[in-house]
Amino acid sequence: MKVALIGLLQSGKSTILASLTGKAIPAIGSASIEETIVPVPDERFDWLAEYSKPKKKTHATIDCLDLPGFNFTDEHGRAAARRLIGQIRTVELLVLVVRAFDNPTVPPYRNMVDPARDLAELQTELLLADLELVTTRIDKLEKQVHKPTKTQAHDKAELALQKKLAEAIESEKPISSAIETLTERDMIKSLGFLTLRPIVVAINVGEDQLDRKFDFTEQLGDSVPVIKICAKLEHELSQLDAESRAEFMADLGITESAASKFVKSCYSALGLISFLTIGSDELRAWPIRKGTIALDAAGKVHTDIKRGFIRAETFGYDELCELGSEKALKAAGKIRLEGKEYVVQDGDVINFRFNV
Ligand SMILES: Nc1nc2c(ncn2[C@@H]2O[C@H](COP(=O)(O)OP(=O)(O)O)[C@@H](O)[C@H]2O)c(=O)[nH]1
Ligand SMILES: [Mg+2]
Repeated sequence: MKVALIGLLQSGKSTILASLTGKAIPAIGSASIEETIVPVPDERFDWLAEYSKPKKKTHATIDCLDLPGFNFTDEHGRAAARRLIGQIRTVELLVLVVRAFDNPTVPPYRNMVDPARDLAELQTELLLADLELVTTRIDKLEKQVHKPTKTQAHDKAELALQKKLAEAIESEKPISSAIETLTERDMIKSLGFLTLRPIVVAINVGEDQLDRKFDFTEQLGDSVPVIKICAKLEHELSQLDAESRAEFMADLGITESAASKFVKSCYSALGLISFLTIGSDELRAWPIRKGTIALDAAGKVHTDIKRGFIRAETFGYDELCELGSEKALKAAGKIRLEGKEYVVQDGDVINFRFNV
């Protein structure tokens, strides 16, 4: 899963990412896109690792792109931001990082810390970048539709769709809001519209405002996950051992780590769940879309397993915790033999039976 962290200059993207991995915070001012692999924290995974003592443990991971901060206050900054935006058109999810922290050593964007304004500015810029793409496409199609080519009917349909998308953007709505059918989605899939992507908003709050409340529902609707993180504190916490970390978190009243909030919100925005496979060799967590059937889940593990699929031997992680062992599960008749069409549930532990 590929995710891009975008935000205005010095909103704390690199610090947030460093707090998720526990690595050092990179120097300010990098001009290129940096890629970081974030392991997905998962209590179930940790419990299963204790239980099955596998030789190898493979966490699910999120591939995060850290972008240089955008600066739309001058021509040079706008051009640089445009170039960067053009490079993230294939990511699956955008995390919009907005600054809410005060820090006298870090000058605020447009001379004032204002998370709602920054969020609006980011949203507008994403819309403008998509409008540019739509406009270019419309110009091209308008020339093309008059020619009696094989694709003429398709071109006409796409032209009508692109015009509808342009209208949506002009009324400041994301492209996702204007797509009504799968056919429409397919028609524009390869164009990489950013406002077609799900988003998560991460508000970077100051150390002294952990309890501050934000309400962006008017700006975002109610389906966008909004998380609050104090990047600086979280990075300090990530440097501690588990015990001291738990102590400090309790003292500060932080009930969930930044890594957990971040990953959960990404999973939720993308409609992902995970299933797990355990063996003596490897314990592994697999992210899949909600609604994935057993046959396709098998294909994630290996194409041979999909091809030779017989049954998915399945139990719930919760049931294993409750009964303590697979033997006990078996005795209680809790190990199910599911077929190809079984819809995999979050926390399913699956052993695929296959034959090739
Ligand atoms: N006080 C405070 N400073 C922060 C916080 N997050 C980031 N900073 C500071 O803001 C500056 C920019 O952070 P950075 O992560 O490099 O921002 P980026 O440009 O978005 O990657 C750095 O000097 C950080 O130390 C925070 O939560 N609190
Ligand atoms: Mg940075």
